[in-house]
Amino acid sequence: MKRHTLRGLTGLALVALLLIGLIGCQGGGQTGAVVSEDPMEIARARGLSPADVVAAVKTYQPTGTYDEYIMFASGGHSGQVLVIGIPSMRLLKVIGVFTPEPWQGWGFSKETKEVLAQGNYDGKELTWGDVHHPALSETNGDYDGQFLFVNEKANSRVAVIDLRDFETKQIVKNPLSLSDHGGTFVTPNTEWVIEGGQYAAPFEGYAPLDQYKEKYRGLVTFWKFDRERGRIIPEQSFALELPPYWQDLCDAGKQVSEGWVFCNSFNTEMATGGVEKGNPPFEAGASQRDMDYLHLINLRKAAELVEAGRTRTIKGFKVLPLDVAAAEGVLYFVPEPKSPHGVDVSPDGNYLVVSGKLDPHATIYNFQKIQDAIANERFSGRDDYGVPILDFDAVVETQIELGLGPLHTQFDPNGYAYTSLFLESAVVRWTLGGPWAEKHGRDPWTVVDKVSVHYNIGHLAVAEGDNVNPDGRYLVAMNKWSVDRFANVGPLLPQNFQLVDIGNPNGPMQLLYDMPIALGEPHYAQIIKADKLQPWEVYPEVGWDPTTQSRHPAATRPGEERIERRGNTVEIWMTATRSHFTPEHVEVRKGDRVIWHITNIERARDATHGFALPGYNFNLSIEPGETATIEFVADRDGVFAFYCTEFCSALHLEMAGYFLVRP
Ligand code: CUK
Ligand code: CUA
Repeated sequence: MKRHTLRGLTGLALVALLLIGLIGCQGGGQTGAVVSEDPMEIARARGLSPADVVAAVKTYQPTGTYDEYIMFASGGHSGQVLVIGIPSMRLLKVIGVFTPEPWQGWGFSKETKEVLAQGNYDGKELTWGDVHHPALSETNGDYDGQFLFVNEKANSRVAVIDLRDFETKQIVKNPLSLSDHGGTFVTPNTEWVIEGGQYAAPFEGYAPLDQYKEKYRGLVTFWKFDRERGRIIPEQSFALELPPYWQDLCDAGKQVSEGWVFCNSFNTEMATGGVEKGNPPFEAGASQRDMDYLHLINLRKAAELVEAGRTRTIKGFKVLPLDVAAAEGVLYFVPEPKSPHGVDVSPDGNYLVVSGKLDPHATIYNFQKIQDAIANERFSGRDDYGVPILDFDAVVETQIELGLGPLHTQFDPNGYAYTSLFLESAVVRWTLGGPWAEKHGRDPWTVVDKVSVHYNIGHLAVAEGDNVNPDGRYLVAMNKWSVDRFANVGPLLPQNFQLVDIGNPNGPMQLLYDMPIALGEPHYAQIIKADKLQPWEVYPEVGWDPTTQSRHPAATRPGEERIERRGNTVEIWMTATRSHFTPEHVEVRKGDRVIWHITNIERARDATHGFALPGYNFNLSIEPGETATIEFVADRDGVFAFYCTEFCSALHLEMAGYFLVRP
């Protein structure tokens, strides 16, 4: 594919190009070895176009320098979260969340096993997750860099990650559902973590599909977050019962719409499928009506009603019933073009951008008009469950034709919105209206630029592009298909994150970089200014338990190492430092219960020790200051050499010991 365009050249890049005399160079595609030190020759030999060189100059991060932005991306099926630097697109970390991760020892130590087990379903261990939407904690609607939340669609779970050490601290399993999607999103001060629903089902037990309308229910769950404790408090959380429409993406109101939550739905037809019985398949049955319902939820009022005890308790969890919500002004519907997907609130909180997979338009709702319509009861009717439906024309600001398959929208500080076009494989830049157009002197609600991406884009992420104060600068297109973008690695292809420069409000967008994602299908990502993150370099003191963020009861200092036997239980307090474990011999009898604590007593940055116990399926990552525990029954006799799994020092191979199990 040839790229000869000079579009998107910034002043700096032009200077760079002139310096290396590349203007007019024709991209050729050859990639032979280059021995020259002359930039012009290298570019020529590699067949780089001027635009390629600009892209390279804009993304290259010299050694020892740091990226300006950090992106937290869903790890999709891997159940993890990816941490990526921008603009270099270097992968900095994979945070273990819903899936055991051996390098980090995530799900191997007793402490982290207990966190993972919080997400068990009815006692059943779940070892993967379908991670969808990360949400950074916010203060006054702006990312504050303290916490990250993420949902997992396959089993309706939400995790809390503490950004002091980038580790998962809590997993909550939604007791009422096994399917979510429109989560997580946070309210502007992170009082609530929103977990939307998806495929309706009975809250409890079994009901046949012919009782769908009566027994099946949708829901949105509001998890109460305690910032001091860094934990979700399930007892103070609640679910809002909804009709069995399939609730999709949500977004929290901000600024003028703070206190409200907006969620899309599809399948308001309440189709129940059954193509094998001659029924229309879901894809057809759920797309018959022209309109579905945008759900408008008054969260403040809902919380008051919960506080006043207007809830039912189902499976130990508070539920605000649908009839109460409909009668008390907690829930309204607005028609939205069929099969919508994203709903995104503008930085000022006044515009809700809804995009439909099957409609080339974005529909823009005006929050002030919504409030007026509610106050004046401008209803066009009620749905089968008694929920008032606001008159579409009374609340719509405008509809704007964006292109084929618009999905998700983000914003920049220059009055532009950016929408992903799934069917068209493009990102479209368009102008907001109202005060935005006035401020920037632009035509309102107008498409101004489009850039092709490769291919089938789902979400897009703009730097801080969904909070009250977007940074713009960079956009990442999260593409589902990569087809021909990378070397063929067989039929299963990586996803493709493409970095786009959106920094010039008066020039075109420029594609800069392709990053393959080869461990799952990420959906959403958020990009935070890197200097808002202040993680620890080492744990605050020797003997730290990261899962509680406090001193570990088994913290062991040098000289305190010991092995104690109580009946059939053997407990070990071990230390690790370069380059030895103390003690180095541990001997037990077959059948003994073993509780084995290891404290890394190092204070040097990056002086992590691993701990592998072969045959017993353990690996730990013990970071400087950390104490970790393994617990097991020594049910196999023999001699097991344990060793450090991090190449920590010149004598790393000697960092080992013997675990002897007498028959
Ligand atoms: S969803 Cu995947 S592209 Cu789960 Cu946010 Cu729209
Ligand atoms: Cu410690 Cu290798």
